[in-house]
Amino acid sequence: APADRFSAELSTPFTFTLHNTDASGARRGVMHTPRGSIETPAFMPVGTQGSVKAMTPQEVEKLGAQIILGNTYHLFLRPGHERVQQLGGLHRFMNWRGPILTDSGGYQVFSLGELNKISEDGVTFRSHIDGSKQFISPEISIQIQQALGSDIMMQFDECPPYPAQRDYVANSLELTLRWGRRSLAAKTPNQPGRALFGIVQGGMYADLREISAQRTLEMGFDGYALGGLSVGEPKALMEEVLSYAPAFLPADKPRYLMGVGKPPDLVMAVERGIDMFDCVLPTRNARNGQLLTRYGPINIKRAEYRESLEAVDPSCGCDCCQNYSRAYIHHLFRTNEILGMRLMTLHNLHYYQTLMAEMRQAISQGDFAAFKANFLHNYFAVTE
Ligand code: PRF
Ligand code: ZN
Repeated sequence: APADRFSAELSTPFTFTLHNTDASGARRGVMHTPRGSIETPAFMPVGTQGSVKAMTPQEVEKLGAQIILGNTYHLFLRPGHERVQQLGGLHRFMNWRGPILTDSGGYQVFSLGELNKISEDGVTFRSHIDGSKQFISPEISIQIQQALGSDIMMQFDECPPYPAQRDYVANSLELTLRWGRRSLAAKTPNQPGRALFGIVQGGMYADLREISAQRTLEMGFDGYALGGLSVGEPKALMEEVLSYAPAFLPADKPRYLMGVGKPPDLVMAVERGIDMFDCVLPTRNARNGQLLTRYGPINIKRAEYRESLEAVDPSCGCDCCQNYSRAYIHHLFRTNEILGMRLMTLHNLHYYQTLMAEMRQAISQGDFAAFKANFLHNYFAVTE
């Protein structure tokens, strides 16, 4: 049995059970980890630096999140994975008892680090914090993720920019395949409770996506992610990739669309057979005053909300909407009060978790198409 409430019984295997697939293609299932189960489709709030910004883990849990995301890149640089490990692991450090998925660091190096050099061995970069020279390889990434105590680790990969030449993307996906093999080899054996997911790259090229998927599958990961999307490409292009890429993945393993996205993107991707998402949008946009509602996003800083006694979203059951007016949230935003950030984050995460729960219910009932039509009708009724 686990030694305390923060340790995990890693000999109990990670599993995924598919419950049903709706006629539309949307899937409902459940992942089992030693730290708890995750109903899918799932949205993972982003806790980059060991905190879901402005929320306590207890608040995140109460919102219905069953898993959160942590970042190798950030925690490696500060406070350092060895210190986190010495302090009992990331779960204990941040007081989150549920599963944690950690991203491998490659993507963050490309998006945040300066002057990075990609070689066969790994990535050299300068820390965005103090400019110091750093290096992460597939082996180091897995070592960091294990030291943090990750429940679902991601392979080290290269995410090509958009746009990128076909040649570049083809070579890049080969590198990602070799890094995938090295990531698998670096994982401590006999810990089936700790999952390791492969990442399919291939940019916007259908044949490259298929090659990347086939060869990633051959390696036998616990789940598969689609990387390299939502990197600045037109919306129609991501939709195009999602019209064929999920079909390259096995039905009996979870499928994770990395770094996506806006509410309509989630609904579209769930219909395409995606099971997992993460995105900074609900938390980051909350802090900029963008609040999601059934009728589309609103920006609370606008003067029209100065005297509104209505809730942010009158149909929302969150603690913000149940207790405070748009006028008050507008005021907190304008005066830069910390409480405003907290209430806005709470509302947006509640919105995302409710959306996922509604989608899971629609899939179980076999009427996802009707749910989607209704969702889109409302969401695009009012936009900014
Ligand atoms: N790779 C990794 N993490 C990611 C991505 C990726 O391609 C993306 C792409 N949107 C987000 N996060 N490792
Ligand atoms: Zn609300």
